[in-house]
Amino acid sequence: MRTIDEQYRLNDDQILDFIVNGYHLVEPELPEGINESICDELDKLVENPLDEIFDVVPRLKEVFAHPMVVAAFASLLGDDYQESTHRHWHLKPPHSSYMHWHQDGINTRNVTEIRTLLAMYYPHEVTLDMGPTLVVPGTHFRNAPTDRMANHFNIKGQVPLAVKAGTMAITVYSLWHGTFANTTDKKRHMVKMPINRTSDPVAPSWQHDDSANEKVSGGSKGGLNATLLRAQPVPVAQTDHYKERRLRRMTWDWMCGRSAPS
Ligand SMILES: O=C(O)CCC(=O)C(=O)O
Repeated sequence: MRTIDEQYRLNDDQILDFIVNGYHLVEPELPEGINESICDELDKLVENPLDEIFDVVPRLKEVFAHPMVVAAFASLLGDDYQESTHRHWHLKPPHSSYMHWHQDGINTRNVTEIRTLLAMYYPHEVTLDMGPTLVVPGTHFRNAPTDRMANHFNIKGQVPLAVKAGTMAITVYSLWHGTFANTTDKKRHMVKMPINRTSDPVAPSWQHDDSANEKVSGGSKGGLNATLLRAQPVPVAQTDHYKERRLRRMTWDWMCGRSAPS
């Protein structure tokens, strides 16, 4: 079992926020110069090494093994999470077009069991005009074959991941995502790796305070309960919202290691 630096585990608020929105950003305190060195290596690539990207650019391993990154993965997937294949360098060349909405993987999903995450590392600052990744918060609960997304363009509530150098964006694998166009003269780099859960949750793997459960189950108007009930990151109809609230609650219970809602 890997060692987790306890101080960096996520807390209840961050987990609830992740359940509602489907993504979380980590800004690890990386060694001086590492982002620049990785960028230099990526700039030099003439072909995509696909799964070999971590061997071709070995310092990527340091980023994905950073204690803040490891603790975030462990909080969301358990300490025995597994780094997966299908690693990929995503280059958006200068003056390249947008990427359409899609969900990764195939559309056989249990949306309340978060078993795979997409981890995306950006070695340089990404500005709005550089083709940032776009996500739609809450859409991990909306299973949608890609062909059905073909007529969606700008979605109200979409979030461009305009991030600072060194950011690790962690999303639920099924969160709807795409990109803006890169209208600049600069290359936009991103390196992604899927991360898998290997065992079902039996207890919270984050910094959990039992009072969070009371607030979630007690009908209180307090903070954590309010997050699950009221948050509406993308405007939706009331009928959709009540379904989403239920799905959020089922996800929380599953992540806490309870098979039936408390
Ligand atoms: O290049 C990006 O920002 C998005 C890549 C993407 O859609 C994916 O990894 O599935």
